[in-house]
This record gives sequence, structure tokens and C-alpha cells, in this order.
Amino acid sequence: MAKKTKPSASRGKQPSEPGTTRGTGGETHQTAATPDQRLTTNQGTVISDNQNSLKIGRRGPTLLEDFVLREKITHFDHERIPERVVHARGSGAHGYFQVYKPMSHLTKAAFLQNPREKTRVFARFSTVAGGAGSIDTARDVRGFAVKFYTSEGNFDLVGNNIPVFFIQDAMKFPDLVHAVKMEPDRGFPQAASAHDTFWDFVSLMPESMHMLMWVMSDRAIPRSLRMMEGFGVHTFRLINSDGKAQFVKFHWRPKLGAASLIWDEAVKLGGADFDFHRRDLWDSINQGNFPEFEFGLQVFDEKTADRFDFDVLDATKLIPEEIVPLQMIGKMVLDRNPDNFFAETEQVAFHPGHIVPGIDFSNDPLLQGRLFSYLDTQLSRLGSSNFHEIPINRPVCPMRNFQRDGHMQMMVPTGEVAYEPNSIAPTSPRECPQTGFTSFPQSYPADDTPERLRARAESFADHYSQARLFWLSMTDPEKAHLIGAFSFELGKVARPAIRQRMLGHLQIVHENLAESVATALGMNGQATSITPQVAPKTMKPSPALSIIAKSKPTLQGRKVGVLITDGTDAKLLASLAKAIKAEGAAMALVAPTIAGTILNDRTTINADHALPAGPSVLFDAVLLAPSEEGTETLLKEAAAVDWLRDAYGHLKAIAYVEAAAPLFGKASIDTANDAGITTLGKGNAGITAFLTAAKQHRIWAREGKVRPGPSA
Ligand code: HDE
Repeated sequence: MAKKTKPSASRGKQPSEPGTTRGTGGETHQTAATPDQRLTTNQGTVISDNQNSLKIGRRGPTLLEDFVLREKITHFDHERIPERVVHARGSGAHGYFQVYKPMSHLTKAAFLQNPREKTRVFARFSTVAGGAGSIDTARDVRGFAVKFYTSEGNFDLVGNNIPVFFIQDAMKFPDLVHAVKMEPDRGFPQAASAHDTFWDFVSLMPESMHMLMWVMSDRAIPRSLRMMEGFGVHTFRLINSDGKAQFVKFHWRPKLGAASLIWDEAVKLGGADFDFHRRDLWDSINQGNFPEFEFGLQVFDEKTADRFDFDVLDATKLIPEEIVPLQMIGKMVLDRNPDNFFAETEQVAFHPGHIVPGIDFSNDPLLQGRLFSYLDTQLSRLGSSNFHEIPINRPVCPMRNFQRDGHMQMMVPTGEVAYEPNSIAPTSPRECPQTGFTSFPQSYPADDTPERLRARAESFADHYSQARLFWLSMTDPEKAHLIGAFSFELGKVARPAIRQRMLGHLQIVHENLAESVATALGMNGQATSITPQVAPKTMKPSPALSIIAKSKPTLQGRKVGVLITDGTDAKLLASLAKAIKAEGAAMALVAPTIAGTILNDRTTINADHALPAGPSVLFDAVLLAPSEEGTETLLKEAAAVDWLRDAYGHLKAIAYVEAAAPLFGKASIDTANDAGITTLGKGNAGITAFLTAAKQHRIWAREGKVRPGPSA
């Protein structure tokens, strides 16, 4: 039965926004103020009503004829493209790269010659295991991919924040990824290596041991994408204009220093702010605090490579900086957020095979496999061999050849010639032996057998020496975190045999590590006996591998959270804001309500977070500045007690006004003998003491009090 509705008299009434009216069903209509603002279909036809489909009568069926609706829904239905098989969750930023001085002695690559030239870049940071919608703070390797739009073509340095990898041969990559991803029958766990299939696989792959040390270390839970190192991982070549080639390892070093989360903090951040890293990168660029990374090289010749007791073609090995020092040759500054996440961050197509003259590959069998995989993957993700025409992928230098047609061809080539050699288009593209890319004329190794075979070089067989080197190079807190991480992850493994096998490997890496993990699991004496192919050597520790040993006191790029209530001292807040800003850090206010906190001078301010939405995990250091009455309320509030308790447990610098003292009792925190807990009296001395403590990043001496697990 048709129900009659009167055309409403209300259209044009109750506008809540300029240009806003209500339709007959009460729906909101916003109309264009200028011709330029008019909404159109993809064919440019101006749309009169974007709220209602075309029907017969107001309550009748929708017409197939409604091309506006059909176009809109069809486009929507096809909005998703396949996410990346790995590295699906990523955050990108535009920026530039600048070399410090000409590098012509090492390479003829044009973008490494002129210190005055800024080469545009697009960087994408990612987690590896989780899907596109997974959390940022998972324990995982981070992708660190940079596309340099150079005057000689795009150069993609597709690296990670860890200098080594799980496997030595591309043949094993699908197995590794299948093992770490969600188990295929149940579809979980998401973005986590703490499950049976991952540990089953790696415990059968001794070559993974070195990488496992890194992914169980603090490196796998970075504090910020702006605070992690980056590595090209493989050995590459640099070639100068005389044809002289040297080996090279590429490195990135963050200007803010490398820093990590505490595992419990990472877990809680997963709930408090799913997008913790993405938001941090976005906000810092938006605020003009541009993330900066120095670009470094480890350059060595073949003779030096031959002297190492590991193979430089093996991606599970690194070259200690103490043996081949890093030379910093330039910097990357990320100064612009993407305009559109999908068009840029999602569609950017990295490929280690995007290379320019002056740089070349090595025979690393992992790299060789990658040279196939990335092009192939772009075809399935972006759906066309014309993916290089998408704006984010387009080179900025001239690009011309005879490739034609294909899905979504964006270019309109002219002329009758699409081949060469040709005689009828003498100005059409031709090859150039002088400036064109020529592969390094590597001679075949004299000591190898020139037969076709499937085999692994014996020089790849030492799987434990560098894992031990990593352990020995860590500070005590880092060792404790490694024990904690192995214990956590293996504790999630249901099958005892897998845990026992891993304990067997850890015993070869270092007995202290193995014993501590076994104790934490309650499995002392249960390690499977494993005989290594090559007995590990004890190498000289490399302090460069430790984050904590290299950490410098600074608050730059960090965030201080201040808990306030009605009656908080306005003068104190003003002095704090000034002092924190002077350190290059940011201050965020947390209050029981987001709006309307009345300070002791009767001014009203708005907080950045309401207490339930602003847990202390969001901050690097915290300060409690409630009034006495405010403290009375906070004492009854679990979120306030957790705020303090978590900051303490996460080893943060904490300062408080005297009125807040009862909160420490409620949180069972002993304020005595803790260099990270300071009081704020009158004057600035308290603020200075707090900031000095906060610049240490973490109060490591406290850790034994809050996590007295098996010690290293
Ligand atoms: Fe990747 N990797 N990978 N990978 N990888 C991909 O390419 C692959 C490896 C890395 O932000 C995929 O476009 C194989 C090492 C980063 O878009 C895929 C092997 C390193 C990114 C692929 C490796 C990396 C990827 C998935 C072993 C550190 C994200 C989607 C032979 C040096 C780039 C895509 C971005 C992405 C294959 C090993 C880094 C499937 C076969 C080692 C940073 O092509």
C-alpha cells in the first residue's frame, strides 16, 4: 500500500551548516555554492541529488536506469585491490635526499654527486606479518623502503629495520611467510609470530637463528618509525665511471636516535592506539618536525670480503661496523604527508630491480629471487603492466620506449612506429651504450664448479656465530628483553617438542640465554640436543648492535603527558610547556574530561585527551599535576592509578606535585631510591630534574624491581 507523504515544508529549514538543508525524509542536503564545487559523475555530469536513488514514487522500486547510483556503487564495489602478501600494513611519506659531497670515487650514480641537488623520495615503513588493518605495535620486522626519483630513473632501496634476514635462499620465502602468517585453518593469530607454525618452521631452519635474535630484541618494537635504523640487508655493488666496483651495504640512521618500546607497553598500545606509529609519523610531519635519516655506506672490496669468515652473499650475516666502519654520505628528510593514502602509500610499487647506473646487484641468492618477485607482485596487486604510470610510481626523468597498450594505458603514444630497429622514425628512442645501464662484468668464481645445480655454498653454513655476537653485544636490559621475548613467544607455542627444539638452538647461541628462557618456561633440562653444522665462534662484541649503548640523552621528538584536574597550578603548566618545547618535545594534557578543566587561576582549558582515552602508554615521560581535590577524585579512578602504575612499569620518568603523592601509595609505588621519580616544588629546579631524567628515555635501573624474571 502506497503511503502518501506530503512534500515536506521543512526543506530549507533548520540549516546546521551553511548551504545545508533538509529533504522530505529529513535527510541532509549540502548544495554547491559555486559552479566549481558541483558534484559530478565520473563522466562530468553534474549531480542534483546525492542522497536519493531514482525511484517510481517516493516509496517505489529503484530504477535500473539510475546511472548515477549504478556508477557510484560499481566504483565502490571495486575499491579494494589485493593487499601486499607481506608488508601489507604501511605508512608513507614524501621527502628529499641530499648527498653531503660528491661520491664519484665510489659510484657514478647521478643522485650521489651534487650536494646542492635534492632528489625527491617516497618512503614507506611497514610491518611484515599483519594485514593492512593490523596494529602498528606488533613484534615484527619493519620494512624500510625508499624510492629515489633520480634524474637517471627510479632507484628503490627496499630494506628493513634489521640488517639480516631469516633465510638465505629465495626458495624458502613462501614457506617462511606461510609459517608466520595466520594459521590457514583458523585465520589467526593476526600480526603475531607467537604461534606454533612460525616456531615450528624456524626451529627447523638453523639459518634463522641470527635473525631470530634480532626479532626477539627491542628492534622489533620500535618506539616510532622516526626512531629506527634501516638497512639494505644484501650486499650490493657501487661502480664508478672508471668501471671500478666495490661491495656496499646500505644503512639508514635516524637523527632522533633509535628507541624502542617495552613489550607490555607495545601490547597496551595495541589497544590504546591501533595507529600509534602511523599517527606519530603523520603528526610529526604535519607539525613541521620532519623525520630525518642519515644515509650510510659500508664499502669494501672483494679482497676484504674474501677475508671475512662469513660469506657477504649470505643475507643472514652482517658486517660489524667495528670491522668496516660506516661512512655517512647524505640525509633523507621526510617533509610531506601523502595527499591520498590509497593513491600513494597503497599504490607505490617498490622493486629491488629498480636500479640506476652506478649501483648493481650481488649474487646473494635471496636478492636474486627478489628481483623476480616484486615485478610479479605488482602485476597482481595493481592489475596492469602499466603500474609505472601511476603518479607515485612514475619516474621524474624522461621515460620512452616501444612498450604499448595494456590495461589502463595512460599515455597516448603518437606515430606509426612501435618497434626498433626502424628506418622510418629516425628520432624515435635508441639504445645508448655510453650512458645506459651496464651490468657489472662479474667473472665466474674460479673456485666454484660451473655446473647447473641446486646447492647451498658451504660458506653459508655457520648459523650461530653471529647470533652469539648479537647476544654478547647487548646491554643487560636488552638481554633481559630478549629472554622475555623468547619466553613470551615460546610460551604461546602449544607443542612442547617445538619449544624443546628452540631451546636446543638457544643453547648453541649462548648457554645463559638458553638457561634463562628454559627457567622462564619451566623447562630446564629439556632442550633437544642439536649439533651445529659449523661450531660457532665467539666474536668480539659489537657495541654498534645495541640500541641502549648508543642512546644519547634527548627529548627531541618525544611526548610528555601531564595529568591535570580542576585546580591544577596554571603557572606550573605554563613553565612546563615552555621547558618541554625548548627541548624539542611536545606536551599533552590529560584530564578527567576532555573539555572544561578549570585551573587555579580560574582559566578554563581543554585537555588533549580525556583520562580513559589518554593512557600513559601514549607518552615518553609523565607528570602528575592534580590539585588536592583532584587527587581525591583520581584516587577512586582505576584509569588514574593505571596511568601512574603503567608509567612506572614502563620505566618512564615521572614527576609529581606534592598533592599527587597519595596516588603513589594507591599504585604501590615506592618513590624512594628511584632516579626517575622527581617532585615539583616551587621554581624551575623540579622541572629541570624531571627533564634530565626524561632525556634518559627509560629508567633501566627500575626494571629489576618491576620484572624480576630470570636474569641474563
Ligand atoms: Fe620483500 N616482498 N621479499 N623483502 N619486501 C614484498 O612486494 C620478497 C625481503 C621488503 O613498502 C612484496 O610489493 C621475496 C627482504 C619490503 O611496498 C613481495 C623475498 C627484505 C617490502 C616481496 C623477500 C624485504 C617488501 C610484497 C625473499 C629486506 C614492502 C608486496 C626472496 C631487505 C615494500 C610487494 C613496500 C615487499 C617478496 C625478502 C623487504 C611479495 C620473494 C630480505 C620493505 O614481492
